Amino acid sequence: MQRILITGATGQIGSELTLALREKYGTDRVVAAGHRRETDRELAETGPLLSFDIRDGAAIRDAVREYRIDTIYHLASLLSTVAEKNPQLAWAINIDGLRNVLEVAKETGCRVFFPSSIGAFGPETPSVNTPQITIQRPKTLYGITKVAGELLCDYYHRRYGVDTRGLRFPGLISHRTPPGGGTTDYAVEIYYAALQHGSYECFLHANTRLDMMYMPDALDAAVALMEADGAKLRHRNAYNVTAMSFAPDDIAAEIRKMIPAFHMRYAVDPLRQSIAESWPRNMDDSAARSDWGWRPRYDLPAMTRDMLEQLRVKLNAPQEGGHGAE
Ligand code: VAH
Repeated sequence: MQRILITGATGQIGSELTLALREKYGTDRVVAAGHRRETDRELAETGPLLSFDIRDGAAIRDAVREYRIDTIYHLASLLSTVAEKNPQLAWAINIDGLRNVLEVAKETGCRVFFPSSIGAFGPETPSVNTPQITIQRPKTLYGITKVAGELLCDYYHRRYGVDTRGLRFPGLISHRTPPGGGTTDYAVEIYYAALQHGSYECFLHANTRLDMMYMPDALDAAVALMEADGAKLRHRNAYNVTAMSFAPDDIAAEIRKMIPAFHMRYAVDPLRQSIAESWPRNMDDSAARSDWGWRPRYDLPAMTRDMLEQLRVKLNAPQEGGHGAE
């Protein structure tokens, strides 16, 4: 039975993955590690929650040995917009942190999950049906760390036999923990704004189409990949996975089906618009579907219904329309 360490456990993916894996494998077999111990009471109350800096390799090694870890979901990372504003810090966390994890995995035999992203592609990449193997010349520091991360994980697999596996995630939408500084964050903020204010001011153009995925599908994909037969994996780092492709005006139209008075305004942020335009519109994820049975469950209507239902409870918002807790 797996004994798992999750780095970046207090982040958007990590917080939900920790709870899901504790339910699946048992609370004492899933150790959460974040750099902000105080920010998640539920993680602290449902199992071990450590606090260390991912740039401290010794701290990772100590945690792996103390808890007899055999699998590391390495989620600690700065996201695209924050990374563009802090490139040196982003390189240190996203690359030096990953190298620390891979070195510990090489020494201890741990398997490693690495989250790559559509951010690993750039404007020269075919933007429609983006192939599994294609040109990757991202223009953001975040994207550079994701391509370098994919190559580093493949290197540790080929050179040292470390069982590394990864996914190129699209924008992820969730209701539990807000994302921390990504270019696709509008697709989360919009649901909160629809319920709290009845309107949202979007920082991307109305027609900026991007790959997206609801968090339950992202968690299922990560676990399915890590449980897959390694002999059947034609790729390691990293598989394209997607669930839907939409633009801000698509998600606004879907929200209006449930909140008819919802109003969308646009105030484009040049930085985040330029990042989004450098990414593909939709990926070809046929390799993940054939190699390990990837199938998303949520499309835009299903995600919108669930997001609004979950957030109405979280925000104590009225059933009809928006304008819940201010
Ligand atoms: C970001 N949410 O916006 C992340 C993700 C595909 C985007 O990598 O940086």
